[in-house]
Amino acid sequence: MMKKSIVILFVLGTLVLSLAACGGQVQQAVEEAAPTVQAAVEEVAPTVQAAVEEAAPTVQAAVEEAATAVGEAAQEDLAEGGGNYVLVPKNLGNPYFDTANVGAQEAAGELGVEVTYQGSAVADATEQIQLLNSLIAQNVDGLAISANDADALVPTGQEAMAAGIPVVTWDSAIAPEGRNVHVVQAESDGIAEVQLQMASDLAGGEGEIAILSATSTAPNQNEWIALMEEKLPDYPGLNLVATVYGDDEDEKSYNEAIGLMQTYPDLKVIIAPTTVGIAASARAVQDAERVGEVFVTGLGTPNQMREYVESGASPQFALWNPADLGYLAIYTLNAIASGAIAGEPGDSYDAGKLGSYTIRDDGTVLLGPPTVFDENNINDFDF
Ligand code: RAM
Repeated sequence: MMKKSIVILFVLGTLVLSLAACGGQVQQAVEEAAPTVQAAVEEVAPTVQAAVEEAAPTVQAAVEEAATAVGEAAQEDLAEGGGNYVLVPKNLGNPYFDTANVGAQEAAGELGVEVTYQGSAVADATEQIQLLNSLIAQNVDGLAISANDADALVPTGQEAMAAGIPVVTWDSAIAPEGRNVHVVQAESDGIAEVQLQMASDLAGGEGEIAILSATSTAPNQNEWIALMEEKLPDYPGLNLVATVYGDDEDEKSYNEAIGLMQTYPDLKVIIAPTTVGIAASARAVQDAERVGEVFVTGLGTPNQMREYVESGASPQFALWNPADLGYLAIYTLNAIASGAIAGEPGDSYDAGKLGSYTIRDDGTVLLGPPTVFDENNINDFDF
C-alpha cells in the first residue's frame, strides 16, 4: 500500500512539474490522465503481490535446502574429526576434574576432535552461565558440563541446543529439559548406600555423624544427600547431627570440619561426598589430633587420600574413575554432535576402550559401580 502511494505521488509530482513548464492546456491533459494512471497502478499491484507470494515458498525451500546442506557438511566434518568441544568442570583447580580432563583428552585423541578444558575459578552457577554464554556465542561444536545448579542452567542449556550445540552433562546434571544426555558416574542410590555403609562400619554401628558437602546448590551432592537421609532409618544407631557446606574450596571445607568437631564433641564420622571436602576433613582430623576418635569417609581420589588411609584418619572411602567419566562424556558428546545418534533413549554408540553404551529411558548413560578404597587396594590406583 505504502509503495503504491509513493508511485502515485511520484507520477503526479512529475506531472505537476511538467504542468508548470507547459501551461494550462497541458495541465488539463494531465488532470484528465491522473485517474487513469492511478487506476493502472492499482490494477497492477495485486498481480505483483501475488507473484511475490507465489515465489516465497520456492525461495524459502531453497534457503532450507542450503541450510540442510551446510548442516550435513558440518556433520560430515565432525564425523571425519575436527569437532571443537569444551569440557566444563564445576570449577578449576580440583584434581578430580583434572583427572576427568585426562580421560577427555584421551577420547579426543582417539576421535580426532579437539577438546578444550574451561571453567570458572569457583564452583558457582552464575559464573558458569557466563562462561557458557560466551562459548555459545563462539559457536563451539558441543558442550560437556558438570553443572553447579540443576535448574539455573536450564535456559543456558536450552539456548545452546537451540543454536545446534549439543549439551551432554556428566558428574553433575542440568535438569533433563536443559541437556541432551547426562552421563552418570554410578547409580545415585548405590553412591548413597556405600557412604552410609562405610560410616556405619567406622562408627561401629552407632553414634553421631555429620555431612560435609560441596556447594548447597550442587545437583549431584544434593541428590546423594537426599538419598542418604532417606536410607538413614536403615541404620538406627546413626544420628545425623548436621550438614554443612565447604563449597569445594579446600580452606572453607577444612574450617567447616574443625567447626563440626568443636560443635559436636562426640562426633564419630564425617561423611564428605566431595573429593575436596573429604581430603580437607581428613587433614582437619589429623591437625586436631582426633585420629581414631573421628573418622572421615565419603568420596575421594586415591592420590589425595593415600596419606589419610595410612594415618587412619580416613580408613575407607569410595569413588569411580573420573578419567573414565571424562572419556565417556566426550564419546557421548561426539556421538550426538557427529549425527551418529540423535541422543534419544535406546540409542547405542561405541565408547572406545569402555565398550558400547545405550541411553537409558531417563535420558542418562551409566558409567558403572563405584570402587571402595582402603589399605588393601589403594596402591593399585593412581589418580
Ligand atoms: C568433587 C566435585 C564433583 C564430585 C566429586 C565426588 O570433586 O564436587 O562434582 O562428583 O567431588
